[in-house]
Amino acid sequence: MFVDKERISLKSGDGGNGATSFLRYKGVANGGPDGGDGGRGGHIYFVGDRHKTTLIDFHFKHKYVAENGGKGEPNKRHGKDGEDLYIPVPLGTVVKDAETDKIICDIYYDGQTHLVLEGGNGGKGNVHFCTSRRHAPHFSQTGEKTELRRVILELKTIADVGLIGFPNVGKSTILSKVSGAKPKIANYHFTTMSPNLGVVGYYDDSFICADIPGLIEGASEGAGLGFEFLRHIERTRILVHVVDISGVEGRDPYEDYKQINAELKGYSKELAKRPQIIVLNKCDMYGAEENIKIFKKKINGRKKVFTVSAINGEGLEKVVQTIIEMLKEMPAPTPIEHEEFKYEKVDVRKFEIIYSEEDNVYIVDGPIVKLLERNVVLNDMDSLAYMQKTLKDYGVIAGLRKAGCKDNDTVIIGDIEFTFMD
Ligand SMILES: Nc1nc2c(ncn2[C@@H]2O[C@H](COP(=O)(O)OP(=O)(O)OP(=O)(O)O)[C@@H](O)[C@H]2O)c(=O)[nH]1
Ligand SMILES: [Mg+2]
Repeated sequence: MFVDKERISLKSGDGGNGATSFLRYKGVANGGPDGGDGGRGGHIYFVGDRHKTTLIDFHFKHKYVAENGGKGEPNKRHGKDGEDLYIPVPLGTVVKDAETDKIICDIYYDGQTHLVLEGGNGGKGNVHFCTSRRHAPHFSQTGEKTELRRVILELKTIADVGLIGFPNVGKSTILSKVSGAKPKIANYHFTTMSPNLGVVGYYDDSFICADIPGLIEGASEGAGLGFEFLRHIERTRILVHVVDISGVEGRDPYEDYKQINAELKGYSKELAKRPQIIVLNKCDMYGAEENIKIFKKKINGRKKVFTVSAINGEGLEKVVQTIIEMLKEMPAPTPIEHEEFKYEKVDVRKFEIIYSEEDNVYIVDGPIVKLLERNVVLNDMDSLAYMQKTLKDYGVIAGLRKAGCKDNDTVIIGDIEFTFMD
């Protein structure tokens, strides 16, 4: 099965919780705080893997989760970092954010590694909350939680050369003769149902050639296999337009040529402008000779035309040689240019204040609520003192005052409710 588009979800690891513990050993009654930090959650990366050719793995597995960070331990021991997750994808995989459709990365090279999601930070152990006035903090920070993200993987095969043409004209036969690829070949339309790739070697040079299902009139409206597979030749540098010059199927070869170009244009103007060479195939058949003359006359030197008989390999070397020469003159292909899209970690200090007239309460909302919840253990006085300080430092107190909050008014932050005292 050939799979070239999938939607999957990713979740990097949550940070581990910080520890609350106190030093204990023989002879020491009240040792100081020694709770270590929680470990970082595992990151998620995509990695280019040249051995993969389809996205089939993602058809069967949709959710990828990196390991959570371990919790901090006594004796200031740091929790274990969650293991990072490396997801191998075929070269040419474009990763998009499912919500915005923006490109996150284009995995183009073998071994290319892209960090898509960062793991959550570990929480701080109680050892960090010790001050000159707070000798024994009975609280620590919980690890940062991460969010589930949805991405779309789309394979846009990377090949130098793409074979195009009507069905049954001999595209797969050509690929099988010039490369080690073994595509299915048969005397009926749509033998090839999904792209085949082959590496074509010529002395010290080589290129990658893609054979895609045949196009027919109306492909732009979805006829035949439609345009489904044209995305696999979008990145090619040269198109080899294969024409059955024997006319054995009763069509006019030159009309075939024009038709395919019209369909190509209907799909993408850019692809229609790609350098194209014409390969007239099945020259061994009766009637080919006459048709070659007519075809060449109509093309009138506007394009390079080669005559071959793919079935017995005749004429193909000249085609390969020409492609090698042409490729050398062309700029090296590059990944898709795109604005870099990154999943932002939320600014944990952001907040807004909402006044509820009905209940006469001030509600503090936004990411800061999560941050405070992570830091505060409600039954602990020290922790509340720490929260007050944080509220002041992050400008929440000033914000409340500005919003009209006065002494004895009620303030709600997440699950915490308290009376405002300046
Ligand atoms: N006589 C002759 N037959 C050929 C030649 N090249 C290919 N064929 C035959 O044409 C038929 C179609 O060949 P394929 O290579 O499967 O054609 P295709 O263009 O890949 O076809 P689709 O995958 O259906 O689009 C097969 O029966 C081949 O043996 C040739 O040079 N001469
Ligand atoms: Mg084929």
